[in-house]
Amino acid sequence: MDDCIFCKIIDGQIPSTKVYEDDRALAFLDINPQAPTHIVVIPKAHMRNILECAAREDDLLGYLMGLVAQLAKDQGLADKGFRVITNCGEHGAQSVEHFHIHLLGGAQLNGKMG
Ligand code: DGP
Repeated sequence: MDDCIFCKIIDGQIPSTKVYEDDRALAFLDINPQAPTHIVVIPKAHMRNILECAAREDDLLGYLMGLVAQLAKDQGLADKGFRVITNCGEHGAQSVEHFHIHLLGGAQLNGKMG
């Protein structure tokens, strides 16, 4: 989508520090990290949020979650643990309307979720 920041990252119009890429997904470092490791995992196809991803007839949502788990292991987060978040819509404080999953770890995170 023309005015989507994450589509521009996929296209290379906006630079990012890529952690992983394949034909369906891209993972890159968050520009405003909330933990020592903060990776954003996105589908290459544009969709607004988890609702749109779940409504698809393919296995993309499960694929992305599997990728998040694999990246957690690859990043050395599996032993101590990590957090996986997707913000959705206004009350979820979603700021970029291209579905994304946050992977956070590398330190003790606080117990608050909201
Ligand atoms: P959310 O609030 O869940 O919509 O998270 C959007 C995240 O995207 C936020 O943590 C900051 C990150 N972000 C926004 N713009 C850019 C960018 O241009 N580059 C990178 N690497 N991350 C970005």
